[in-house]
Amino acid sequence: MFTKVLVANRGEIAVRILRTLRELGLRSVAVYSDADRTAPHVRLADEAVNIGPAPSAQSYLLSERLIDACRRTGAQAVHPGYGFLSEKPQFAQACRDAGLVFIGPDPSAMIAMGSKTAARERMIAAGVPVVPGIQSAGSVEELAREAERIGFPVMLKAANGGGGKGMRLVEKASDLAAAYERARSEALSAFGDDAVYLEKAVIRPRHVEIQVLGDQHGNTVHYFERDCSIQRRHQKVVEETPSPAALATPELIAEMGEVAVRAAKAVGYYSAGTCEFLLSETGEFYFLEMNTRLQVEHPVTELITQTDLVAEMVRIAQGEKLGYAQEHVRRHGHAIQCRIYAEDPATNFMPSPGRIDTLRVPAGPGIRDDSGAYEGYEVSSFYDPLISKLCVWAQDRPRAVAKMRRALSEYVVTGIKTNLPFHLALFGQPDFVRGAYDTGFIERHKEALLVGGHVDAGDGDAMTLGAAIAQALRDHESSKGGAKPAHANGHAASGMSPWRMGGLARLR
Ligand code: MV4
Repeated sequence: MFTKVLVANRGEIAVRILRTLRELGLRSVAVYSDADRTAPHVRLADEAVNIGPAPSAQSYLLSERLIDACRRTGAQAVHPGYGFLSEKPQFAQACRDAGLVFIGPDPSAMIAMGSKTAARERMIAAGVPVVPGIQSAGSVEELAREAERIGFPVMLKAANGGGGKGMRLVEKASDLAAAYERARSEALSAFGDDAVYLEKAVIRPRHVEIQVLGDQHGNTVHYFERDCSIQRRHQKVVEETPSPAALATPELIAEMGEVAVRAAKAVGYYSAGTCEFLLSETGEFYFLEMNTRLQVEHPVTELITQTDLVAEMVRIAQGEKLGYAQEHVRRHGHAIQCRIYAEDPATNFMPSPGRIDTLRVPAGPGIRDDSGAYEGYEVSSFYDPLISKLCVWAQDRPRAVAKMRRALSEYVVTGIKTNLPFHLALFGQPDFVRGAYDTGFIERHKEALLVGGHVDAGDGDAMTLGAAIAQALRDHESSKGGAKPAHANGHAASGMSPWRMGGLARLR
């Protein structure tokens, strides 16, 4: 049994993990770089250890520093969060070698799922459906024969890549050879490995993933799905559960869940993990990869299942049994998460670091905001610009969408730019509101989603965002008898905010 846990991470996820440790009565240790001396996770932990300079390569990514911090503080276990060292089997093994409990899966499971092509073969052997394709080709001629057999369009992917880099859609046979060469050189420069494999292209897929949870005694369950199709350049922006896809019936999700459990069992998986699937327009689903960590979007699953997944990870790491079966995992209602990034939609989503001058966070029934920031906090340019995850829960999707609009309209951030206006525009897009979207949605609607694009102000009338702000201000002034306008400071969301700001604000 461990009683003190080191959180090997920063930002909102370190805060989120520390909160559960406190509830469990466990003592906690935070680690921080020179840039994070005043970060919220440092204040929330029982103790904190400086692990080096701001660049993560000199701090959060240094396995020895983290293990040394455990030695110095007497922490007996490590929660890695997401990113950084969370999916490095060498780190999990190094913890174990130092006599520490790694709060995550076994290193062998991380290795098994680490290579996409190796995982693909293992999944085929376990009877898990993968996209039809071939692992490797000896020559361009062989590749061309296979592509003809599978049928165009096909997809070329880097065997040891990720995040869509080195990925190429090939529409017809005459494009294949050139695309293959380009994919190989792109894979080589991005991943130091030119291995490329071929799959049938799934057209307009949805990204639907299944949360799994297993103990160290061979018990594994799934916690339903999350639809993460709303992505921009392979970065998730909005996640929700249940999936609003008409095809994602409870029966289909039960089937997908069974497959995810089979995938996890095939590699001896325990702790929390996620199986990613592509869901086709015709209802077929294919395993893509397994993420061997707690995910950024785990809160929506927590909201519909009323489960603390971090607490479950801790319990499992202690060697406890799950203690329940699949039929005991029930869900209720609908949850949506918006990732609030310190980035500027007007400059192609460039990061927007700096000091947060004003912060008004939405609250009230059904709202959860997992944040790593506070008013006066300096968003560092050294790390991921995610500042908070705004989640809502409601009985059904229409009410969850309405609640998210309400929450976004309350959110005020000044001093830095955020993607709040983008979210407001998204929640005004009729196809999004209907749940009719796939992984290409943002790209297809990018004009409308920029500031000044069309937004549904909530009464069903589409108008430009600027007009919506102006309308909100007029409504506000008439109701208050000529009160001062709300603060906007270049943020559409702020402009629509009902929160009053000190002083007379500008509308730019
Ligand atoms: C695909 C695909 C269509 N067909 N594979 C993108 C990154 C990655 N991990 C897998 N990706 C895709 N693989 C086949 N055979 C379409 C995508 C894809 C995608 C997948 C999930 C979420 C967003 C995406 C955006 C564009 C393309």
